[in-house]
Amino acid sequence: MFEELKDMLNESENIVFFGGAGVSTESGIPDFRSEKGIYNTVKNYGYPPETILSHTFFMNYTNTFYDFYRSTMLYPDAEPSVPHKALKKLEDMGKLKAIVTQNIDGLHQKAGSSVVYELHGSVLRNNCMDCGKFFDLDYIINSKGIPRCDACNGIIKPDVVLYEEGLDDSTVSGAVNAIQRADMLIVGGTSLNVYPAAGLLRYFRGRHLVLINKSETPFDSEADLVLHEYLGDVFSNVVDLD
Ligand code: CNA
Repeated sequence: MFEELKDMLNESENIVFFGGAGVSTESGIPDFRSEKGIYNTVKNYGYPPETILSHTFFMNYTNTFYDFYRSTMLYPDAEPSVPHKALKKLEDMGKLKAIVTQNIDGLHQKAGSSVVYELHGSVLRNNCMDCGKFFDLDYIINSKGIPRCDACNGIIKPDVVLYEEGLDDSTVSGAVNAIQRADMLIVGGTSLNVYPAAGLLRYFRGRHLVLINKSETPFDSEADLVLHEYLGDVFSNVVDLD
């Protein structure tokens, strides 16, 4: 089953990986839409997670937002797992040129990958909404209630793209350029339900489009190879991590 993927990897010289929350489930971070994902397991907030993670909700109910955010979105002890390590290895081999991720956990950079387009931002970066001062993840975790700037007392907002907010232009154009230049696009661990991120796949003009996802996606019929498998299983079979 993995031979076809191995052949494609061997033939390709400009691989881009486009990923989502499923890339980090094996690091212990739940995704959104799986059975064990946050959308199915978090029920006691009175609002659907999409509502809580929206710009309007952040502005109007900042305290509840942070309560939800701290308890469901932050995993400071998570470590890169096989998918992150395999992608770093492919970069070291000169094959993988960029990672485009919807994840906000910073695990690709922690694994050592150097070209990472974070479409939805990162929980590791936080800024005061008034003076712009930067705060790290620990500051958010160690604060109580609404985190406030220690310089001007403004409210701190994570550098995470909430529902209703637009994506960063330079991140999108970097991601689009990388996808347009790629000869192979590996899409993995994403339900491809979130737009505009999922729409970036349309820019791919290369030879091999591979989809690795436990469950079906709306793009399955367009891929050259579809593997409904765990990313860790796939990557440990096709990339030598030793
Ligand atoms: P999603 O909609 O939850 O989809 C995840 C997909 O991954 C599902 O289709 C699963 O079947 C699949 N999946 C889960 N584990 C594996 C695995 N080990 N191997 C293969 N497939 C697997 O998440 P998307 O990323 O598509 O949705 C985009 C949202 C999720 C983005 O805005 C993210 O910011 C957000 N998110 C990010 C994180 C994170 O940063 N780790 C965690 C949870 C949610």
